[in-house]
Amino acid sequence: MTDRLNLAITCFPTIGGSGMVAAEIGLAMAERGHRVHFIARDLPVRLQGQTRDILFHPVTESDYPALAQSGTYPLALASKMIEVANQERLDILHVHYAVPHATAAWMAGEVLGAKAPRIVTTLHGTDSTLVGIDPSYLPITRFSILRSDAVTTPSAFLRRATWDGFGIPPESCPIEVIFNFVDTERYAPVRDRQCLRTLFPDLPENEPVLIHVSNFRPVKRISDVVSVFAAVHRTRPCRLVMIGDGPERPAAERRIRELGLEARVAFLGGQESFTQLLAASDVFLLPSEQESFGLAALEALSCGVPVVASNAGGIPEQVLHGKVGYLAPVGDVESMASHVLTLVNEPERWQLFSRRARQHVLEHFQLRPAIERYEALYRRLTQGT
Ligand code: GMT
Repeated sequence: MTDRLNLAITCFPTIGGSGMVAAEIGLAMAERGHRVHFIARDLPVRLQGQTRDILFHPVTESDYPALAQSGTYPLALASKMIEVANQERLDILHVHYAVPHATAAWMAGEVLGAKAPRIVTTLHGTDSTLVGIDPSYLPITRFSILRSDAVTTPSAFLRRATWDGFGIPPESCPIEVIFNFVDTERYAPVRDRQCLRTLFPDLPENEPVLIHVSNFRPVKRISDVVSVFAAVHRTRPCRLVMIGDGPERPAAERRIRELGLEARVAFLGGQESFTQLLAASDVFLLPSEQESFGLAALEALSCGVPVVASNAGGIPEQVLHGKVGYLAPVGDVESMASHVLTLVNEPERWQLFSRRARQHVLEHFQLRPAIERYEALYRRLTQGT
């Protein structure tokens, strides 16, 4: 195949939106016949068992004592990028999350000179809105974004936040918005409440189940998830499924115990696959402080599960208020609870929102068109047009 691209992807391998998006892009590009490499600390979770199609190059660091705590990972990553680019004649190096990946890519490009691949940086959120604009990292992150051959964001919100946060004039750094996407076959509206009974054996037929999936970081406002659930439960008994792990989990578990609701809440920790539980739930909660996109909400919509969320960041670009879910200002847990009650108390409205949610995802957030956008971008860069 003459137009086969030689593509390397760098991302964080942990469970989380940016790593998932990177892994899905890699898998889809390999399926389209491109040669795909991952350069990362570990194989991303989503790629485990898929290494037939993907070449994995682990980044290894020296254990020399003087280097401990000095943060040499970006150097080891850049060195691995140089090694892979030299051996493989890479066309494209696509890095996900700017800090420190875009900087490592820029360093590698400087060393490789004329042999350097084109660098694509996809910003995912906190790399632009929190970490990247922290004065400790701002100048080098800004510089690395500007030195990328192309920059993409998963929402128009994040594009604007990047230009504003880094003080970058839009004309000096065009940013292409390529919405995040979802595999609509994997995330399908197959409602089997039986799987919820493995968590709640006494679950009555009509008792609503709320669900939240995240990394339980402060930005997700986990205490608001608990408050919304508790407020709904006061009016209409319900259950809550909490998927994921992170620093806010212990406090949430403590509060649930204080409320005496532990039999009604299942904390499942990090799960590789939870589509069945998601599709069987009634409302997805995402009350985040900040969210460049909110991939977990998109997965819920794809399963036909209406979303009640904050109106932060890029969430309104996918969760259409009053159509596929409801939005409220950050921290307004009373409004969020009342929106949940509207959905669970009016089955016809729930059905309508559920159908529209699935349709909305099929029309705007499918994997294939997004992959075609990335592929077209790679081609433009390699053909220099
Ligand atoms: O906050 C997370 O959920 C993790 C984080 C990441 O870097 O993986 O997610 C960011 O990227 C996702 C994929 O593009 C987005 O869906 C999330 O909205 C974004 N998180 C934030 O902006 C806080």
